[in-house]
Amino acid sequence: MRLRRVLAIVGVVVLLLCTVCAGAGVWIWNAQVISTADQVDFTRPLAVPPLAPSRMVDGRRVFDLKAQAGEHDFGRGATPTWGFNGGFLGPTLRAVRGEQVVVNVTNALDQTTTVHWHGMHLPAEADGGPHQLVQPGRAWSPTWKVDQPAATLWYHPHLHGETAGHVYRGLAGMFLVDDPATSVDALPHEYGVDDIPLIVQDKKFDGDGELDDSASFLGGVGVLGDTVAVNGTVGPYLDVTTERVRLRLLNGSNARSYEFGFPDGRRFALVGTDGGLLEAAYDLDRIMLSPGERAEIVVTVKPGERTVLRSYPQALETGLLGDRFTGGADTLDILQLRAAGTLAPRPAVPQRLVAIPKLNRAEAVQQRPFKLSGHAINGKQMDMTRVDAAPERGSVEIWKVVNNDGTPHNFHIHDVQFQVLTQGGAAPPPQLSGWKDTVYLPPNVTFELIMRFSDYADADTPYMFHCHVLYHEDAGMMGQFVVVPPGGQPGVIDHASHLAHAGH
Ligand SMILES: [Cu+2]
Repeated sequence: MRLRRVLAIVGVVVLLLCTVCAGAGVWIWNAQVISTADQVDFTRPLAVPPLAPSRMVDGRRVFDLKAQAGEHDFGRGATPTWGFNGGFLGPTLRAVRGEQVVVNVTNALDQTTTVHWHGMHLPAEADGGPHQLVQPGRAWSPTWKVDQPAATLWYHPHLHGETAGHVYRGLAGMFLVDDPATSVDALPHEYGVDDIPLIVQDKKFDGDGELDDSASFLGGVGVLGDTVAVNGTVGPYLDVTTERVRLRLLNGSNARSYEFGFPDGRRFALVGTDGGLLEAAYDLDRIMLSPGERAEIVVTVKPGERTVLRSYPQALETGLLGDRFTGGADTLDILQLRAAGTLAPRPAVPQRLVAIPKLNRAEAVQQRPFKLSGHAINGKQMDMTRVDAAPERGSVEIWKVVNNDGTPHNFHIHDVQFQVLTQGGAAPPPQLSGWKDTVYLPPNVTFELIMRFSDYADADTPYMFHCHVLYHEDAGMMGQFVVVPPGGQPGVIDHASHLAHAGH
């Protein structure tokens, strides 16, 4: 009798525990989905980052950027943030192909940082990676000749192990490259009028209203926010005064991928990706961007209408659970477009845009495999003194990149813009048909990337390749390559020698 009673009690307890566990499971499952669809009050005009002033000195275009602490209004009072030349984010740098630029970066923060020019083809010593440290109170003045097609690039810190925090607090800005030969006049191109930069970032806040960069539950990708800021504006609207508007979308988020589209299903023209305009405009209703990626889209509006740029649930392809815990099931309202009653005419988007010389498989002299898993690449975590690859200047290589994890990763290569030869053995889709420097890697799909290391041999100063999910990058999912002269060997990477010494 006693045994039976004990068994009955144990049974009830087990049943209760199961119920509680199942309840908790359902709660956790549901709690992982964020939707702000139709719940954002678009009451603030979209801030457009100012164009950075510049001056010509000895034939070089000179910019000044100061990293500094400040505060920013995310609609909840003053939040402590960081910015360049201001409290949050930075101005848009703009230069023409062929110009020699100088950027005087000064660090007014109380900690060391770096500034990397994401997407820029430039000497390794100007790249602003983890070797080009700018200590507090110091300055760093990289110079290089802008020599690549017109494109939407950006800049942000790249301090090893600290990139996520620095970017999240607000250190980022755009760098637009102009080049008449690879631009299309018929596309909207009046900055801030019909050509709008959109730095899209998700943020979350703690109980005191301060930025909270704690990692999301179970996701393993770092911070995922429930509040979207565009150029720092939360709940932004854009007054559209022209029939067509060009949106330069930058996913400046730490971990979140976006699937941009419109609730009315309207189609838009995808005209450019990371490294410049495409050969042809593509008519799409959705465009997915993982952290660091850019897309230029042209949206057509009707007089007086309003519509919302929204991010939709997306297939990150890490499985039902994986996608759900890494933001893939979320819906986020991004930006309201308010069309004026009368719209200035703009030409239709031309079908043909620019010529892109195709890199040919037969040109490649080297193939290199890169397997991403467990915060490592090819089983190795970032080592500031190790060189993982040493392509020769002028050579074409194919990098075979695969995500062998069940977690979202992407892949970014410094210095070069690459072309996607194949994705899972097939030709790439339109959005991967142009110049790219960052590509999303769904698990277990091999991407063949082809690139030419056309200039700037420097055996002693490395460029980076890495996952641009910043939490992964900081955790060591990064490697280094040096470009060597033909027949050359990699040098010795002496990290300490690369400290910025120019004092103030
Ligand atoms: Cu990753």
